[in-house]
Amino acid sequence: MSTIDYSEKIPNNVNLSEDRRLQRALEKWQPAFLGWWDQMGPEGSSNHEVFLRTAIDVSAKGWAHFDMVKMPDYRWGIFLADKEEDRKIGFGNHKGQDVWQEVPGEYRSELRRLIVTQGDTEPASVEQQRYLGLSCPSNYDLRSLFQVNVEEGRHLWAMVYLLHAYFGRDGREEAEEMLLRHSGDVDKPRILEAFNVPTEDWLSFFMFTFFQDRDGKFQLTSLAESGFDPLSRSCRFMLTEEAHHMFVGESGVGRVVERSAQLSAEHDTLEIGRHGGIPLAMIQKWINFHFSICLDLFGQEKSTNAANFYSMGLKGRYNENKIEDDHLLNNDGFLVPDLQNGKVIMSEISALTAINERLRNDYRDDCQKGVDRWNRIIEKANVDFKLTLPHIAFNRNIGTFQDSNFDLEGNLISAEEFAANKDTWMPNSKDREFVKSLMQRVVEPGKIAGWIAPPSRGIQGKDIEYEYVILH
Ligand code: BYC
Ligand code: FE
Ligand code: FE
Repeated sequence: MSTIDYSEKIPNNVNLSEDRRLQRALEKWQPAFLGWWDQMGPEGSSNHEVFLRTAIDVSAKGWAHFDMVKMPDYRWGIFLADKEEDRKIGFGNHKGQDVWQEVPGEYRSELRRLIVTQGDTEPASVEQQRYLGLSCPSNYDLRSLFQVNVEEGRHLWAMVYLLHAYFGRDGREEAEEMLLRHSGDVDKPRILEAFNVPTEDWLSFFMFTFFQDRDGKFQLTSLAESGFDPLSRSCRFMLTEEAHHMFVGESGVGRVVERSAQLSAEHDTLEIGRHGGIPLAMIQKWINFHFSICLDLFGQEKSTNAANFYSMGLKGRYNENKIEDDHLLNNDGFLVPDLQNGKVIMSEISALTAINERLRNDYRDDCQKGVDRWNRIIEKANVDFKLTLPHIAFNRNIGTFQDSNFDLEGNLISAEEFAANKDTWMPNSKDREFVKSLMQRVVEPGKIAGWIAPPSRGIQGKDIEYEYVILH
């Protein structure tokens, strides 16, 4: 079951050829996808040959195969992790029952909504990153961008397969809509706010893959717990690819931090802009922005949607099966932040309605670990500067804090005060212009832009100097 059939038009490990109707429907969607990739995908890249990894097997061992590929020829396909024999629903009202191989009729619209929301983010990210290839800091980094892009394209395929295979006509309609909404489009934007924000420079790209792809990690892990087995198996395989996206983000920001710290030490000043580096204080602004918009991706602190998804057995908690409780949560409480008399305090609500907040907490802890590692790079360079995550109330657009204003420490402030400080807390247009001005394209193998340190090693045993992308 786990071997992937590459002789077919749509590579897959779901025996697609045995379901002619489904196969025909997906083969009809395929040219629409390729048209979208051509129009909205990586700009000016269709003739480049890229050292890409492609899945050949979904098992943990050696699923990847590396080859020079032109991106439009990449074999996007449908890969599910292997079926777990005798898998049971692990939480909610159906806990202990066999997982569903078909959509449970009474939960159809909730399930479709989760799959559509998940699917929508994948092409959105490709659209957001569309022009970055034109300003890459190295040949190595250009490859990383393209690798991430083709895999996000495949993640769209993963959700589109579920829509086509399990939701009939309205599933097919939703699959078409995935290619019609566009990031930042005034009339037809992407569903979640952070996926409508432009990603115009490489510092933003690395922040995106650190912070925003990490939302992907946490959401996919929760969906991998789903009682709807095809969704669980899709997400389990997607997670193996996601790990690489977060590596690109963490090591990317890490290398910028390393270079900035190095320049700061060398010139004995934090103001390294005129030496061609990005000041650490500016990196902090990018963190403030990206972390806060990504916190919104977890939804409201108190959410009946999330409670329903959980009780229905559609979406679990992060690492649900490692948590020691009854997995029903009908009598449990959970602390969520609340605003009382001008102060952020913690108050207890039902654990069921606090599912989103719990996931946001898990996410924040994971982000903090990365920030700690970046700080060790700064310490090693003997520079006196510390990066931090802003308070969870800062710059929020969803939930309890959306209608109030807070500083980076979480103190309630007036709208005027926020407006007056916004440009010192988050990237302003001058900062963005400056960062963009540093981003002159470097593609010659082995060369690297001056604002970032080289990677510590190459890809798949190749040297850093290897020509990962051959430009034509
Ligand atoms: N923007 O009850 P609530 C990835 C809406 S990233 C706009 O708290 P819920 C990737 C909400 O729809 C992972 N609207 O909502 C990363 C609701 O609307 P209605 C993506 C928002 O449903 C990088 C209302 O507010 N996957 O894979 O519990 C590159 C009430 O909110 C937002 C998923 O998100 C927002 N941020 O939670 C590539 C998993 N937040 O009902 C890929 C699937 C909330 O009042 N999605 N609203 O009309 C979900 O699990 C849930 O939809 C959410 C929202 C957690 C996102
Ligand atoms: Fe993805
Ligand atoms: Fe990703």
